[in-house]
Amino acid sequence: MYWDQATETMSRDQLEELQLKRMKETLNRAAKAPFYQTLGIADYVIKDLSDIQKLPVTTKQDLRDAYPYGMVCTPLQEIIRLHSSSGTTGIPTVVYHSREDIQMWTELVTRCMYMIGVRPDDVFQNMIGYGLFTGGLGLHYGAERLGCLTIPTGPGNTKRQLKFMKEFDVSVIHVIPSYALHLADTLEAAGIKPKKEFPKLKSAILGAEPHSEETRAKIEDFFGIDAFNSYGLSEMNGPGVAFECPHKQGLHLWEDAFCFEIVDPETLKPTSPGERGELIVTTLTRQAMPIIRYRTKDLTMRITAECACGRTHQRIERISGRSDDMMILKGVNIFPIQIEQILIGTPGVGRNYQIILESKGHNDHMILKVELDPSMFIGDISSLEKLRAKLIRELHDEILITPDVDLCEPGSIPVAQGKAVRVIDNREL
Ligand code: DLL
Repeated sequence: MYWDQATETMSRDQLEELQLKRMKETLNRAAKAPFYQTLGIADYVIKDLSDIQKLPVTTKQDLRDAYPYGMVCTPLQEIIRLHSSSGTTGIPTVVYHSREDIQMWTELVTRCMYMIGVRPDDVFQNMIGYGLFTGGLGLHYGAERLGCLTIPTGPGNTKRQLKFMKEFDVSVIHVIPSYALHLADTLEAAGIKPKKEFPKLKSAILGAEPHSEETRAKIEDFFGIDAFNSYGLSEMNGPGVAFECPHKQGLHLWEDAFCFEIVDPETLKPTSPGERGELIVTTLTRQAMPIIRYRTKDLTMRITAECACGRTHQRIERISGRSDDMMILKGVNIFPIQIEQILIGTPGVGRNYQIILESKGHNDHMILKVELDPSMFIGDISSLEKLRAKLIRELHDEILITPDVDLCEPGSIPVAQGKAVRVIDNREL
């Protein structure tokens, strides 16, 4: 049941002692990086874990400003890999790893996969991007470490994905949730029943983008499998930061490797348990490029209750969005996931949608493109009007805005190769 029982079930006291020790080591190491030298990190004294709040935060902009080597604290010959954001729209953020860093990352990912029941006799198809993106290689190393037959398809080429899943009797897939929904659409359009086509398929690992409980349920129901939420970010290696256990009641965040805080994004003061805030993470074991108090911009809350699985590492709730994904329309704060919850839970609605924001005079306006199930286009057109009215009513109750709802056929909205593009903001500034 546990990959590393001693670590996963360590008492809270032991875990916090380990965190404190590793935090001190991290500060000592970080003090060698030019960026942290400028911040005078060597002068901060950590006596207990709560002293972390006295340390300065690190932002994505800091990583960009320190490009290319300003965050590195080991000699280059000790570094064996870098991962990077795409950098198509500016300076990329780069994260460097030593051999031990890659080993630790692999260990964490293996721990996650073992936790949800992946074993050496599983066939694992990795449908997430390889290369500079961390999703592909991150899980790949974990799966190989476990001893799974690993198929590195990467994303896209849906026909080949489905062919491989069938012909190699794939039992576990790693997939971005919006792409899992696209696979479901493709199968449905071809009249293929997943349980018959993929009898061995038992689980999906879903990550890299926010998705609602309703989306998970839709994927689980369609494929007849268990789907587990996997959270991570490239600054903290990538996947393997927090992961659901079989109880699926929040994600265990691996506290032997990361120290996490949840704070009010405005004041940076800790929120109380059960209150949503921004997740801040500090690396505790990273050698080549430690990061102190990284502002993830991801919104979640801490779950303090013990988990029935026996793991002592605290859980966070599924990420509800990023603070910078928040749309403000007519003064109302709206997250895409609020809209997704309503759409995905409504019978007749398909699996893809897009939110388009425009200016109408001086007002903000939302157009919601919603793909429908093919069955909705057969027969009486009045059912479409009823569905549109229902969606507008429910959306208004949730987001206090009345969007235009554009009902479209499956396949009308482009499917991204990587993370889905949910919001297109065409508003004038
Ligand atoms: O998306 C790493 C990853 C790959 C995680 C594969 C899980 C699976 P980045 O490209 O740096 O790294 O993007 C990180 O994606 O800050 C969140 O906003 C979002 N994100 C990642 N996983 C989840 C999730 C990878 N399970 C950013 N739920 C993060 C919600 C997620 N958001």
